[in-house]
Amino acid sequence: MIPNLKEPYGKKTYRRLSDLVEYFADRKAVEAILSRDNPVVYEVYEHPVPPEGEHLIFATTVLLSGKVGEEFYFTKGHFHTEPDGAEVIIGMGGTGVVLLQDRAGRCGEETLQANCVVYSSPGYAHRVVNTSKENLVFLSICRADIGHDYDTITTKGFAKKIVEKEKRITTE
Ligand code: S6P
Ligand code: ZN
Repeated sequence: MIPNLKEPYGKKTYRRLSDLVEYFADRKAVEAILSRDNPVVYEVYEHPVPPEGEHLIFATTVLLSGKVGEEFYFTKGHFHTEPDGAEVIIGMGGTGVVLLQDRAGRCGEETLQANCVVYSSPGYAHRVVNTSKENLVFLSICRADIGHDYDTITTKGFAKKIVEKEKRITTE
């Protein structure tokens, strides 16, 4: 049984659609939604620990259900740097996909759901996509001195997109 680590937490971060404008492929769909609303796409609950290698970051992410155009809601995604350590991602609720991409741009995908673990190896960026109609909740654990590289994903993106076409979940 995996404990629900949403409480207690020391830090809560909201990521809204306006924080993700450059990440979704369909910019017109982004602008159309933002003209009416600025929905929360995901929330991260983190228990702060000293940023030292002996400690572990453990954070629970609640990724809401939704789409921008055909594309399902996802987390920004990032590489780890200095140290480029691994991460364990444990599904707690909902169903989705983890995209795992190396620095050469090779991208794989693994299913994430409750009681299921995905391992993001050193050298791999990870993005979580919610393909379900409920919240996708997962716990991430990695060493506390890990660095985060968001810029590479902002500029190059992931090689795969998870979309819904004719009511089917498809990878493009
Ligand atoms: C941190 C870990 C997660 C993410 C969270 C949000 O190494 O991978 O806690 O921070 O899932 O995703 P992102 O890509 O916006 O940081
Ligand atoms: Zn990470």
